Amino acid sequence: MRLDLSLYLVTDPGLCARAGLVETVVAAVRGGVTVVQLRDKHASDAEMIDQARRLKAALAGTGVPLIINDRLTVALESGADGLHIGQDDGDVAAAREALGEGAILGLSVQRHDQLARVDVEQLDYLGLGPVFATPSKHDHSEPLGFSGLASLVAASPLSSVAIGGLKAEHTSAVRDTGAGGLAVISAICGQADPEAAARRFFV
Ligand code: TZP
Ligand code: MG
Repeated sequence: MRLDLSLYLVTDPGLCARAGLVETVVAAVRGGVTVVQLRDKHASDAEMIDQARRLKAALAGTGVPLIINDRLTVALESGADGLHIGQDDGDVAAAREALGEGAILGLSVQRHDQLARVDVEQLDYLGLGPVFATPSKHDHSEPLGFSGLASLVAASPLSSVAIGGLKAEHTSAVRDTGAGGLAVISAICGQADPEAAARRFFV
């Protein structure tokens, strides 16, 4: 499966579940979302496995991969397509070993010194951000802005997706940095019509 990072939807249990998690994600995929990441910092593994299985079933036949944030056990037991981990979420090589070669494995990167430690053999893509400050992640690091993003993208040994406060109107500025796409929560999940909201990233 070639990984298309163009529009990467990260779910939020509050924002994305208002109209139903599965319904919201399916609508967003109709609007053009190319990757879905299930992210829930508070759900139990069992709850998240159940959500992931329902999402995976709903995404069948779309070609859109389902990636799990942080929880290796959930990724392994739910039949998801991959895992996304942060800098403090454990060992990349161990995650790759457990997931196997065919799974997608992504890593969040906030700074240049972290790029130097990126293992290109084990990882498929990088998440770079936050580009802007955002209420969707409470403990985020110093925002990069577009110039900081461009500098990270230029030094990145893997394809990347930008994240943090991004809206449809930022699409061309992000593309100009060389990033492979935009990752968003609130620009799609917080919207009354997630399908239309996703579509706005492609006009
Ligand atoms: N990682 C860095 S910023 C962020 C995550 C998960 C939240 C992005 O949410 P939004 O609503 O698109 O700013
Ligand atoms: Mg994490």
